[in-house]
Amino acid sequence: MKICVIGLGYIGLPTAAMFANSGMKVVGVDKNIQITDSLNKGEILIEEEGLADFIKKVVSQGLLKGSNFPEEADAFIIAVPTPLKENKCADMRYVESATRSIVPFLRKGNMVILESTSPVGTVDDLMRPILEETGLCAGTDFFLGHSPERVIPGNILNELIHNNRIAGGIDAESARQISALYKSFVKGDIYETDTRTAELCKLSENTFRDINIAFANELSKLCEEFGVNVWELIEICNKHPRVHIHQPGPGVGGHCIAVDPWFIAEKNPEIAKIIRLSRVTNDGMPEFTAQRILKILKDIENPKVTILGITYKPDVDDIRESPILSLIDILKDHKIALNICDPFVKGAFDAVEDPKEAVKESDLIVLAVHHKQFKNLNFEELSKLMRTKNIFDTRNYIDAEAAQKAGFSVYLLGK
Ligand code: SAJ
Repeated sequence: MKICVIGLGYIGLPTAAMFANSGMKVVGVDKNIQITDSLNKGEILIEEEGLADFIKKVVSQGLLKGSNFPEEADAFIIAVPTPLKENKCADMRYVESATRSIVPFLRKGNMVILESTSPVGTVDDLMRPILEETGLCAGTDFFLGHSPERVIPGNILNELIHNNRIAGGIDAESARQISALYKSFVKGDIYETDTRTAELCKLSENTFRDINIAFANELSKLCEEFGVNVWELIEICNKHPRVHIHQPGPGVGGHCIAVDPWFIAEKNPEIAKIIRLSRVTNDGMPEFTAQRILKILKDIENPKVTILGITYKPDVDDIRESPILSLIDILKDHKIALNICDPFVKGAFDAVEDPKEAVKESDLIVLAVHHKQFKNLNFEELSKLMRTKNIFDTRNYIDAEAAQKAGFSVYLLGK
């Protein structure tokens, strides 16, 4: 079996390596020459636990190679980005061009699978007509469907193997063939369904999470009014066997949860009311966080703030759609001087690695992302370097008692 994986990002690259590791011949296709050149040397440009060694192994075994163009294969897998446009609609141009790039190589008996998270109808209405320009008929001459990735950045290799998977086909045989292909490395269950259900499943999973986080964020604002600690509230509520409230925070980031709900809402905005409102609630959290910060700083002249963490979530190097970048922009608009510290993001935003370096002469530390390096901050040491000893924890992560002991005034989001 030969497979062509188009798009070598956080999903395409590890997926290509999984197929290669199960003994298939895999061509990884990307327009970016740097990515394919590195791949052919057995190297990668992204950071993901265990991925570098895994790629090195399959490339050196001759099972995976990089190329800038597709070629004939038994199966084509599309794993390109589907970003959000300014108007909050999905930008499908990469899926469209990836589909077109397959056309010259599509043969009878082939399989085409979309992995990219996409609005409902993408396979039927966008991909199918393009692929049928070959004169081949989907379902009769080739198999077609959607098998969305569901892995969490930071644990991708493990989740690719062990998560349950969806195999959506334009007909039952396509679903069966897709399922059989992924069984080569997936140990979780694979559920066969139609393409539209598969598309909406993926969007609904991330939307469920977004709505639940919006609820937690709304509770955190209410708790500040009620004089209740939201973190304690949620912890106790979640002792109920059927309640699982998510965690509040300074916003929702990443290219999935902050994006996918819009793919549902774009088609039927008048119906998708809760979905839209949740997005707006979560997108408003950087502003809410900034207002708390400004309140803490109100009596300090020319205040200087140290932000700990700028990635979209802890222990990853990914800053895409990070709410902390919005928070930084808002604070800059208010002319607040900022020092940024993030051990995972070197170089960007003049970020330094060491909190001790970052907090010098600061009036406030904002714990924005709960990276593991920030778990045991040495407050005694930090307090000596600061001008005013304030700390604002947006994640309920720091040892508040230790900070208070070292002379800090401690503030908590949602309290
Ligand atoms: N967040 C909260 N509170 C929470 C949980 C998360 O504020 O209780 C925030 C995080 O800080 C982060 C954002 O949400 O900014 C998203 O992080 P995440 O860890 O929830 O999810 P992602 O975006 O890294 O990955 C999600 C996963 N989807 C689900 O868990 C339903 C993953 O399985 C998907 O494969 C991935 O989206 C994707 O590619 O769609």
